[in-house]
Amino acid sequence: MSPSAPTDRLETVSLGAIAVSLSAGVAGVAGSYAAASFTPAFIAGPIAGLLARRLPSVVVTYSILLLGDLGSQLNVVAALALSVLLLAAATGAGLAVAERLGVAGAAPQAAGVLAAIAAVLVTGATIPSLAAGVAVALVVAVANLLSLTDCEAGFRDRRGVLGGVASAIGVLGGGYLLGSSSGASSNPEPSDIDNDGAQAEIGPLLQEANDKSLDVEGLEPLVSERFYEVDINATDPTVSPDDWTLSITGAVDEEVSYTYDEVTGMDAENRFVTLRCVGEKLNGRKLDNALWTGVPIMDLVGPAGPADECCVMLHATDGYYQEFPLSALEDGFLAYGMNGETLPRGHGSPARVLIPGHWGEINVKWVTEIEVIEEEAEGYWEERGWHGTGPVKTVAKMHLVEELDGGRARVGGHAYAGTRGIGGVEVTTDGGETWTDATLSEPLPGEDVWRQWVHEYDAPEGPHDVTVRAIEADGTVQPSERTDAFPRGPSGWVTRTVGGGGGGRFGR
Ligand SMILES: Nc1nc2c(c(=O)[nH]1)N[C@H]1C(S)=C(S)[C@@H](COP(=O)(O)O)O[C@H]1N2
Ligand SMILES: [Mo]
Repeated sequence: MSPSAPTDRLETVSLGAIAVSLSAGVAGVAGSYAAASFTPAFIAGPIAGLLARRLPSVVVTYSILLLGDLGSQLNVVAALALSVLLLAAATGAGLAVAERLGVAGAAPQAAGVLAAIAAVLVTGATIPSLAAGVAVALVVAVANLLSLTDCEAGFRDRRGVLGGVASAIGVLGGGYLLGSSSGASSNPEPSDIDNDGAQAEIGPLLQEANDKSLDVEGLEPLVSERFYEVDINATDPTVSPDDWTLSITGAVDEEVSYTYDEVTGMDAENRFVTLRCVGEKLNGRKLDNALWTGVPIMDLVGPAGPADECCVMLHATDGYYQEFPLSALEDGFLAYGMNGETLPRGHGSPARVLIPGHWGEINVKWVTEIEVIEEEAEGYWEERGWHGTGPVKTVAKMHLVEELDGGRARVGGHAYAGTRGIGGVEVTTDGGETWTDATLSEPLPGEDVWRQWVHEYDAPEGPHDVTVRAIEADGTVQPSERTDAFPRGPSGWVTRTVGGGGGGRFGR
């Protein structure tokens, strides 16, 4: 029997064709990235989102709790692999179609078109999908050209396969460079905010935060240098202020909608507001503070005439939604500036909601709709078992642990109690027998702002535990009972081991 006469269907799918298809898949993903960078138009973006949303919520919860940020990285890796497989399958289908129709020379076009269609179906974005298709076609064309036998033989020829692999590596490198440089344009340089009155106050306020920050090396200042980010999607939405509107809908007298220029044209305020994520570790890093610029949310919601109902549901462009009491919205803020510049894309550009004293999750980013609803409903995270819409828990973090000269030691961190306010921070170095007041930073203006604390002491010989607890403004002592983040946020006192080169005891 001649080698080109297949005995069964399987034999027509050669290893060579698989290698060329996978190479084309890699190139297609790189092509998509070249045109889209890391945005939802990149083929792996929606696939990562789909994975995160379709996985059983226990898997998602355990990934958040046990893997933390590694979980989201694994999510991206899995999405990249699936994207390659999807485009490889499209390529394989293209090869098969061309062969079946007896036009082997048209395999690049067939594979390219099918890959582009697959990418459009996933992302809804044309240009990056075309780029994926072109990259796929290119790899198949190179493999075709270099094949001694024609591709009817399913790339049984090594030269063709190597050509396909090599061209895919080339496309991958080029696509990566293009995508990361064009990524800069989807992350526009922050600019001055568009409200002169508010802009004038920002400098002095940031200066005040700087002056009030304790002068201790290794302790983050009162305005965070790197504000944490938590997102349901791997890729942040890119929303142009020109295309953005905020609508007030549902149980209202009259639905109202605002453009970006209308919002920034209103009387603006600057507020220090601290955010904390319900899913963080007890001594984790998802607690940060910034100076935000925006308008009181009732200035926008009031004119719609909201009915006296229980709740609101907020909707955002990334498919996120969160429900909480209408009463909580009344103290809320719509921010379009952060630390004196326009809101960064990762923090919800062009505008996000800030609700004082509540867990981070209801501070909806990329918000587009505030819907007044008559009955309680579940938000994105509540549907996955979390209870994170209520008041934030009090915490004192201990991120600074340092042994000083002369047998002294220094510990420090930030304390936060939502709108209850921090009245003090106490430290024990003898297992709770005695508690000493830590030094606190002067309070910043605002009712939902953290404070820094630091404590220096004569360290006992060898490793010893240091525990810190926050005292709320009314004297209430932070509860010592330790709970996991799931489902209501972590609680308990942070303890770390100091001395003897020992590491931290509880979640750094
Ligand atoms: N649209 C949208 N808003 C969102 C989220 C999101 O994934 N999408 N994450 C929420 C969560 S869980 C937290 S803790 C805060 C974090 O805000 P940051 O990323 O600006 O720190 O945003 C909240 N708002
Ligand atoms: Mo969160």
